[in-house]
Amino acid sequence: MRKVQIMIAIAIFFPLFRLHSQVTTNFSGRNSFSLNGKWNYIVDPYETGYYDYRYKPYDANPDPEGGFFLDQHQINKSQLLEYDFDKCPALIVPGDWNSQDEKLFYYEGTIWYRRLFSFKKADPGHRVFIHFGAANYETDVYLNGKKLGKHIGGFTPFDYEITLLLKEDSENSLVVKVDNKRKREGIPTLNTDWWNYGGITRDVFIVEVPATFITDYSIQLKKGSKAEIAGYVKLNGVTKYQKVKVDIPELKSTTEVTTDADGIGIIRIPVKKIDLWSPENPKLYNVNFSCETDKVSEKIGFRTIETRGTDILLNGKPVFLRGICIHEENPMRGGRAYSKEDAQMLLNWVKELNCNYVRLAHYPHNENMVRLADEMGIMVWEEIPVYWTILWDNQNTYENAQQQLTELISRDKNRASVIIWSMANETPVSDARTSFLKNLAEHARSLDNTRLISAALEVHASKESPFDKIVEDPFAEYVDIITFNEYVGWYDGLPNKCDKVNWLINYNKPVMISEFGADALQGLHGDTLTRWTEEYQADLYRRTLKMLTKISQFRGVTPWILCDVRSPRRMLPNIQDGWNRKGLIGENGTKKNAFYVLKKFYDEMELKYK
Ligand code: GCB
Repeated sequence: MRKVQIMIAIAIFFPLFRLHSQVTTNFSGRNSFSLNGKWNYIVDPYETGYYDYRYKPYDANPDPEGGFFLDQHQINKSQLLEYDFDKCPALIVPGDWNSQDEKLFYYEGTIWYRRLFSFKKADPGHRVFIHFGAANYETDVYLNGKKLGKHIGGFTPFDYEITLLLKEDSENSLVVKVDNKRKREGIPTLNTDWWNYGGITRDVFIVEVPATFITDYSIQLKKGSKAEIAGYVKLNGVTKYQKVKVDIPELKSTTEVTTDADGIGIIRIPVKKIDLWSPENPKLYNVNFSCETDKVSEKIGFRTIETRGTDILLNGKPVFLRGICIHEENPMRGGRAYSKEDAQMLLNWVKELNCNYVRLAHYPHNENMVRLADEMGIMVWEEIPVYWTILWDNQNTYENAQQQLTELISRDKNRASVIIWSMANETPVSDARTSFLKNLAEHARSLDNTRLISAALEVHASKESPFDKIVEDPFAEYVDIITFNEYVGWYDGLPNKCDKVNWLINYNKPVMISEFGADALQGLHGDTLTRWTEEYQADLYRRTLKMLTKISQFRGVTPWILCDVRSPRRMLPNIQDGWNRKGLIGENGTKKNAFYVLKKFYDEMELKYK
């Protein structure tokens, strides 16, 4: 009984979020020393630099005697070496390796990167961290011959402290093993409809921070309130008890919180009048955190997002999500998008379509994308690569998915643009899968209760009538918005089938369509019944949008997809040639007819929801 009372007390008094600090909040907003640029590399398909001839990892030994991570700069001249980073070619970081060297286009395996650098701290008492925006998929990091750690997952950031290993009086050797082999037990698994770009695909930099620094903070409007900003701040270092000032000059608000034995302080800021963030008014406030030992600032927007019955409410007002799906790819380069310019190009097209929303498919995109979405006023759906046929029964697989979700939420929890966390895409219904997804949803809510949860579900046809489409999934119970992918008129009949379909959706929740579409080769023309033509695709868009508008709870849509995207599953000669052609924009950047059909629909929807 007493135990129950204590648990109730914890539930009432402990705020509705949990702390997580694997990723340091806003490292990208601090002064940093970039390690972007040329890194020498060695292609190592047999992982000779990692395993000895008995297939034992060298780095299992605290004082390893081999392996590529011990680069020649650390080794005695008389030692036998069968590699030489200095004489190797270089890859540009950030960037995938596939699009940088023709020989690496289809490569899936290990590549060793090496970067030499010198770094002197501004203050001898400071600590130093190295930050990776992302590397796909498994990454082992070594500094001056010592292992910093291993990170799994291709799309989320990770940091290592290097204070003790850093040499300030000589060159440092940073060696990174990146392995993008697909794995049955991985997240994602073996089978995807996108290119498995390998390498250090995002920025790498060094950050110097005080001995005790502000490692994490969350600051958003409290769920369901426009009158209180709530969150926490967390310190890392020995001086755990401090007063942290949270200052929002434009709101004339200064609040002081006291941190506890764990370095955590709870933030509660009453607000009288606040300019809420929205696509029409993407207002961001300067928020400054400072304590005796550290200070950090960031631009943050405040808005509410919730559902009421079948409506989605942004700042309390019903909204229709005029969206589009995006892969993290620059179609013109045919490689991973990694720069601010890439993000700007993609989101400019999104604005041209008159969207107020994007689905960042099928994995966490670069931080540039969400920061720019904050500034440009574009709402965002973010997702983790729990895609198709994951090993639902494998505990390590679950933990990997949960870790990727934690790292994503940790990175983007202060972005007003992000309104939805998605758990999965098109996963086949089974008890094991539903319990996997339910655990992920609970985990997401425990980290962040201010955003909506969803997943791209599947539909099926009724046995009695092929025109009756049913959305029924046990996971629907755990989501805030019912979202599904449908391909009536492409994988399922011809476009005129859209005219006859009835949607049977028995949930009192908002409904969004996370994908529909048809392939068209940009510049290929014909009649509306000729597959792969722009006319077929445009006709399918017209009919689909008309069909969806008949669903009474229809509150948003993200057609598949903004740009043609590389896929190893799409090899039809002269049409696909390694590209999924469902883009509204071709690989040369030219818009297809369907782009304008969607834009017209969004112009009309915008007026309707004014
Ligand atoms: C889907 C998948 C997406 C594919 C798309 C297609 O349902 O979610 O990743 O690329 O269909 O083009 O078939």
